[in-house]
Amino acid sequence: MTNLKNKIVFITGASSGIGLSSARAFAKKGAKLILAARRIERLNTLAKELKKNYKTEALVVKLDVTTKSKVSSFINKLPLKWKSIDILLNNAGLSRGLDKLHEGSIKDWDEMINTNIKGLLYVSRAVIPLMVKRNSGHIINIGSIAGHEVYPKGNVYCATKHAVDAITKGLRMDLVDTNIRVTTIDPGMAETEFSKVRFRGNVNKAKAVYTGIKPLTPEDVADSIIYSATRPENVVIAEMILLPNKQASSMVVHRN
Ligand code: NDP
Ligand code: 8X3
Repeated sequence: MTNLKNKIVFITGASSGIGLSSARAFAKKGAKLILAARRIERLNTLAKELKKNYKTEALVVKLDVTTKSKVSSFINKLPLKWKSIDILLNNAGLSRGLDKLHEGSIKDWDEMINTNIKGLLYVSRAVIPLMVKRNSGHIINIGSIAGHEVYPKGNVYCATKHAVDAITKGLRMDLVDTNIRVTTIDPGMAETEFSKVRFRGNVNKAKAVYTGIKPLTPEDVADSIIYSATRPENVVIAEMILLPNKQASSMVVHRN
């Protein structure tokens, strides 16, 4: 088993949902954390909580993954003790809107593409060379069931998650001659702030997504992330699709 004690874990989008729950789960295992997101106050509160509960050492950074120059300069300027990142959790992501393609907002498309694809690429491009130099590391991308199937009005969001799937597979090939592991965790419905963000704060619309079904919790997803990170070094969990019971696919959901 891979022991996570004192491993350095860099989590993007640690201020909410899956990223936040993963931070707690890694902290519980004794890891040191680099916590990144735009909402720095939330990260500061989380770092305090983790220090109190688990004596976690955490480095908090206000980082928008879509700002290429900030991403690379943050990684380049990391103090030596934080530079040997063992695990990169590429989690920051969002959906905006649920519209027919010909009626969709180009601004929404740009935001999803810039965050879910380009942001993940910028972070990966900055961090992975450090892992290659040490011939050690693990990249865990958060994809989605939407990276395997497309649903009506999900057009561009689904395209971004299909891109994450392709990037993950390509990366695994490119790193095949190293000890670095590459994983994608692909959840179905998980109740986080995801739908609130998609519907721009419309709480009723967001709640309706999870009506009559017990969705995954962010802790359920974090549990799978920890599972993949703790396998023995010779084992790669390449991809894991995680669904709540009563969800069979993006479109087939049995609601009470
Ligand atoms: P949340 O909205 O709860 O969390 C999203 C996180 O991403 C926040 O911490 C947010 O931080 C961060 N984020 C968004 N944009 C940026 C940015 N430009 N720069 C840095 N951080 C950013 O949703 P989830 O936890 O559900 O989402 C996490 C990942 O899981 C996403 O990639 C999503 O696509 C994926 N996913 C979610 C599913 C679900 O049903 N919830 C299912 C499948 C996949 P801040 O706003 O502070 O910057
Ligand atoms: C997020 C979940 O249902 O939009 O990836 O595919 S869903």
